[in-house]
Amino acid sequence: MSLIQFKIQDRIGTIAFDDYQKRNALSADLIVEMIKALKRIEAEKAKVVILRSSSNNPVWSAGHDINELPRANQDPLPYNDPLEQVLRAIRHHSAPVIAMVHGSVWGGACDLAMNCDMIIADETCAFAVTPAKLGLPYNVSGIQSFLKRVPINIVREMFFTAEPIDSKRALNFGLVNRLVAQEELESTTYEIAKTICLRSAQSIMAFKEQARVLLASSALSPETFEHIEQLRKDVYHGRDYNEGVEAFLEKRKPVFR
Ligand code: LCV
Repeated sequence: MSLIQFKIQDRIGTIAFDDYQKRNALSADLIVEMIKALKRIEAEKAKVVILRSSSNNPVWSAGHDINELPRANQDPLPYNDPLEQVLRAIRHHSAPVIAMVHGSVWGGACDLAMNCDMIIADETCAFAVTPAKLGLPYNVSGIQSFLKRVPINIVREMFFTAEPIDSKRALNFGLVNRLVAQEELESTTYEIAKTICLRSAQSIMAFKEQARVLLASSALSPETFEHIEQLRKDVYHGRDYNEGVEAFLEKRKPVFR
């Protein structure tokens, strides 16, 4: 059974999460299907991609599939983690990718939506960054993408509280490009996509890649990188991470000492 719906129409590719039973959790299987769909869209030279949930469910995506997180003493978000692979696939996709968001967005799904080129959302959207709920150390490139996307005081609030940020606040500090009524979400998103389809794909492709390279360039010395990487290792070798994942799987609140 497919975990996503996928179509290409009028040069617009649409990928829709369709695993509501697990609240569209970003499992390795769902991500494999997403990456295959992105490759098909690239091959068929669609000019825009829209990433959405298949229907008006209250959850856009519940984030990384917690059942698939490695247990204690292992890096929970390594470079080759499926979620990191699809984030790179979106950043490197030649055409613009628009996240069309109805419902709540959790953890790694926030990273996914924010790695899209823009977010068009309705008033039901909410964004919750959850590593502190799981005792999990976020990865360096993920932190960098949050810092580039949202004011530092908001990033701290999101990481420290792990509470959802509602639609109005998400618009206020620019996390979403447009905030529209639920009944206008699809039409507004496809209108923007159609406008992009009228423009020069070559010019757009070049801009997207230039912006990606400029955003990714950072003057971190190897020693600085090793320092912040050690901070992560200390956490995923620590007690909280194991407790956070166990608590979720046992459907109880975590107790962090
Ligand atoms: C696996 C799930 C999930 C799920 N994985 O429905 O950013 S980081 O670093 O934290 C990163 C590691 C990350 O992204 O971690 C995941 C962060 N995600 C969350 O913390 C959200 C966890 N989910 C929830 O809080 C609730 O499920 C929401 C609020 C999304 C929806 O609540 P609702 O009451 O509608 P249930 O909780 O009953 O979930 C329905 C089924 O989906 C599974 C969940 O275990 C349940 O499965 P069963 O029916 O087998 O019990 N599920 C939900 N989220 N991230 N599985």
